[in-house]
Amino acid sequence: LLLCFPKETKGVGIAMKMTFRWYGENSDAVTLKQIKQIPGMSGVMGFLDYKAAGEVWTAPEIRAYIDEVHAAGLECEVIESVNVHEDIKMGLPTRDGYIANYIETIRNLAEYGVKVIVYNFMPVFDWLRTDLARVIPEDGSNSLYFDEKELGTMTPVDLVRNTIDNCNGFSLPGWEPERLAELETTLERYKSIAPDDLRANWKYFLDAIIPVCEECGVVMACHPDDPAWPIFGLPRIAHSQADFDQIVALHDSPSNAICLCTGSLGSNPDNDIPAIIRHFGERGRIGCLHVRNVKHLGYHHFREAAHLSSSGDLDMFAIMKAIYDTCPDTYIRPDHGRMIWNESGRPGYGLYDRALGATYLNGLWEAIDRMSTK
Ligand code: DNO
Repeated sequence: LLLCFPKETKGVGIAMKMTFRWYGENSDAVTLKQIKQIPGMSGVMGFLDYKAAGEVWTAPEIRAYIDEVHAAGLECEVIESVNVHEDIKMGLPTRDGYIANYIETIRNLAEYGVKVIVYNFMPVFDWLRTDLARVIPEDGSNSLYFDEKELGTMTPVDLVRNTIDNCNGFSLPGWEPERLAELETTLERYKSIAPDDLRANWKYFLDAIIPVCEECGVVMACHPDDPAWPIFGLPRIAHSQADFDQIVALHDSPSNAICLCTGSLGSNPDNDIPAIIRHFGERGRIGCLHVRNVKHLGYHHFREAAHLSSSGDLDMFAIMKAIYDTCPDTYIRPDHGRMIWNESGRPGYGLYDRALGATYLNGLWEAIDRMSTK
């Protein structure tokens, strides 16, 4: 989005693209028309939520989705959650077939103008919460919530059941039933996979796919562990600046980048988010960002908050300023929102609070740009 200002005002009009996650017309209660009506939206971060990890996203499927987005006057340059098959993460002999499928998906997406692919390398689970709709006492809204103490009494299978039962009938990324069907076997297998093994498997994957990305102009953007610490004894190796230094070094290329999720990394108060953005932004390793706020409630205990700085513990101005200073030409989306105004939808992905978030972030951006002397 190119911000244009009247000549007499300052403002450099630095490009940043504000986007919105959209799950497709059969799966999202939010419509493209509604997204288009949010001020300053340039496009969506797209997702074919019916694809199982490991499957090829075919050209006709991608074309159908992207044509629809374009017809609504929006772009689709970022695709999210092209999930990595567990066999790749575990380094099983079958991984080569799944990597070949992944490469075909990359090529198919690039063909339709996709520039950034968001993925993660978290064993078994994508994001984890102990409550998907915790009421925020101050205002009666609700949001996603995590308390490690509650987890202590739950087995992974309980947690999966709890999550799937409480998602208001919507699919949730990372919680696809087919992936979780073999949960117990997979958890057992991970017992013999140490963090260094997982890192080696990650390198094997990147060594295979990054040359293809370079060839077709695609950036792979890795999403951090959420929450930002190990859970259920699983190896998790993407939740700090030091972790990501290692990840970007696994295959040194501008196509090997990060989806910097402020809320995931920010679940751990030890992570200084503006500093992490500056560190990787200066090195050209930020592919896109998910920008949201969190409220810390104690040790390994937090809830998601409205985007405004004063609603949580992250300094959203410092975050937007770090983006502006080091990687302004990027894609951003407001991330999980609370459920407000009686909306019922996919946890974290309703319309209203994310629209408020986008507008607030655009406001910060305009102010930063107007005050910039660049
Ligand atoms: C959660 C999302 C994640 C993200 C994936 C990317 O709401 O941010 O599901 O899309 O980790 O693979």
